[in-house]
Amino acid sequence: DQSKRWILMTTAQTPTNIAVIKYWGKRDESLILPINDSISVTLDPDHLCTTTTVAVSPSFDRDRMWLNKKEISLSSDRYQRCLREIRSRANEVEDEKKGIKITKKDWENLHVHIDSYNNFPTAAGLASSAAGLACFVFALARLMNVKEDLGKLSAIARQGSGSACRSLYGGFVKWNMGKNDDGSDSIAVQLADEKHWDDLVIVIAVVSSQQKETSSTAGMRECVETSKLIQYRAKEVVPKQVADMEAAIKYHDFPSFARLACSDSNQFHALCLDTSPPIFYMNDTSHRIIGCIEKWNRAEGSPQVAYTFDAGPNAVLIARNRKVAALLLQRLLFHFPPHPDTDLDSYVTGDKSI
Ligand code: 2P0
Repeated sequence: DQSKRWILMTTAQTPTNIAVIKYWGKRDESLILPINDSISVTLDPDHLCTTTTVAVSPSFDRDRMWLNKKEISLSSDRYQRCLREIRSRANEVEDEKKGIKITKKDWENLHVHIDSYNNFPTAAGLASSAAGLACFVFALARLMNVKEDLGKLSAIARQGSGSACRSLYGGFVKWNMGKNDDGSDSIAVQLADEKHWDDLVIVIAVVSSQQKETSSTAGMRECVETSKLIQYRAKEVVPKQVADMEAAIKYHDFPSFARLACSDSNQFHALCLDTSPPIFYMNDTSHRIIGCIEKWNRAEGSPQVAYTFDAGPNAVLIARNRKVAALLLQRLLFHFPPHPDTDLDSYVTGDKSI
């Protein structure tokens, strides 16, 4: 059947983001509404990103998805919710050269194939779901000619994975927790673009690329249910931390930025310890990295490097400039010499951030 022989596709690339004021805890599990605002920095698109190609064709008999070349199920609520939200906003698409016209109504019966690839370890605490779900939503929105602005798309990506809403923008991004029960105001906004503070250099020290034992989703649920400290942090501590972090970013105030980022990371891991049973995302190597950075910062009299750890043992280190980043790499290689079998070429992933 000739009429079934066309295929239309689009590719998008989305970097991951690293929270410097952490999201931890939901007030609504199904809509993914958080109990506090969070702030993140989006990484360079050259590194740690998801690339997703989405395709539509009348010959596809169902929606299918591949992640890192392996087929995965799209049946989870999260994927289904994002797909439904994007499909319901699809518009007419016309490609005159190929002689293809898809009307608004056609989208209801057409199926998509989604091929997604992370150029970094999946589910190892490197925010793979953030880049993945943001890219999923963005690529589908482009394919289906969805006309919503990035704020609206961020509210859709949020329903795939909370932290994904922050990956739709570059630079520094705030996820407003919002007040509404329907999540319409729980969206991400850009605080400053990627050029605003571009002398910062982010170094990610991969302590382990194993998948973590407790997923973020389960970890934060157990934390909300059992921690006596989590509501205090969300209500009494984070609002000031968020305001102070916004000011530090606005004025390029690295000492304040570093102090806030480190203390917020430690606070988040303290909540994990306050969970029953306790959750340990960091390991001995993570703790030794914290010790090195704290000692260095104290010796300098003012912070040179900020550290932050997500739901895993890997260290995200933010150096105030390239010169400090070079010193940081020297120190890391001295204190944590690579295993003799390590391919040293893999240490250099480009001349920019990582
Ligand atoms: C963050 N994390 O702000 C925090 C800090 C991990 C530690 O967002 O259940 O994968 O999909 O909303 O977004 C990881 O949690 O959890 C996360 P869901 P998500 O980046």
